[in-house]
Amino acid sequence: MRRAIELAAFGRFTTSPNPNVGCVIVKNGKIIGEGYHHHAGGPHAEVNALNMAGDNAKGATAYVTLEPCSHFGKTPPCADALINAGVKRVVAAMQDPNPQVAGRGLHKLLSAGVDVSHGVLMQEAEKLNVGFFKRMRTGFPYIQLKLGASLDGKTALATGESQWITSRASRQDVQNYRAQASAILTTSETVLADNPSMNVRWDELSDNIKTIYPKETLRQPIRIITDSQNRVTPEYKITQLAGECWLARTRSENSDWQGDVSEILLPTNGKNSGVDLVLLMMQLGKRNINTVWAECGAHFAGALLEAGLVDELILYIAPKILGDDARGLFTLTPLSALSQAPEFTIASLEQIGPDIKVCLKPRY
Ligand code: AOF
Ligand code: ZN
Repeated sequence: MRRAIELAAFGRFTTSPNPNVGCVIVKNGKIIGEGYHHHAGGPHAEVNALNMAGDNAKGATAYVTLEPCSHFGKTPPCADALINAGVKRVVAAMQDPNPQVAGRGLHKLLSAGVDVSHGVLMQEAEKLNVGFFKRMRTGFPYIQLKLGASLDGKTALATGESQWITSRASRQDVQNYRAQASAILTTSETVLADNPSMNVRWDELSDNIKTIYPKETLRQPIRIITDSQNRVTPEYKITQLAGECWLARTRSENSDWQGDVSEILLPTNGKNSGVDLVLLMMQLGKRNINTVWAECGAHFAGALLEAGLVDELILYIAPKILGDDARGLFTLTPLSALSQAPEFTIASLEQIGPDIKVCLKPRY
């Protein structure tokens, strides 16, 4: 199962909106087949492993990081493929929370006389697909908020200058995260201020990722911009680059877009006439977005946090001081007591080049 989990992770740049799944087939103590899911629409992990095992799969044990599917999606059911290959025993790390599967895959195997167990390395298997599982269980995507700041928690000078507070190494780390996200979320404020690309640049990924993620298979996460005032126009890079770009707006307006741009229409939030962020996230869930990687300024960061939408805060801290005039990380409704301060627990702490990276979980 450990090997199956290792294999599953090879798919993390390409499987969205599908989950990462790995499979190992064992007979007489030897691995006779291995596979993982590469991309949605392509064969599932079990099918790739069965193809490698061939006729030898008869009487073997299959270790899978997720319950084999039981439904006809873009591909036929893996449970049937395992049964037809004569696999004797199936060990799954966990059940598939997808309502189309949800136990039916294991039941199908059991009914066909296959010896079935599940719950092996379940916690590790959960970590493979935080976004997919959250979407399947709640309808909402998993939201990671990335911020970069100085030691004194400042993100830009009073003039707005912010390029570059954190180091090249941190920016490369950001590229690695972007590459794994279903979507990258930013605001018209950031687009108008910085004209950012918000895409994945293969050349800037870490070398160890490049070796497992060939340039030809590069997938661009969908770029999503909150744009309640229709301020984003075709002149901005983010609308021109390869890949889809979705504008979250409150009223439709056609423009002569060069790129693949479309609108998501939403009600306003009633607070500051921005788009309703909870409804936006529900819409993104419906559109099969598993994970959202948000990069934005203090207003939007504060709005996401106050709406309870941040699952994980990834903070890069550069060892420099910008002083009191500089801009802060979060704009919040003024606090009248320390007990109202949003709190976090530290999930991990790491040095990236000259910077510090802290991954935090909000304690809502
Ligand atoms: C598996 N093995 O490797 C994966 C599974 O549209 P399809 O046919 O690709 O089906 C997608 C669904 O199948 C997906 O939502 C998830 O529930 C399951 N993914 N299942 O047995 C795999 N990728
Ligand atoms: Zn399947």
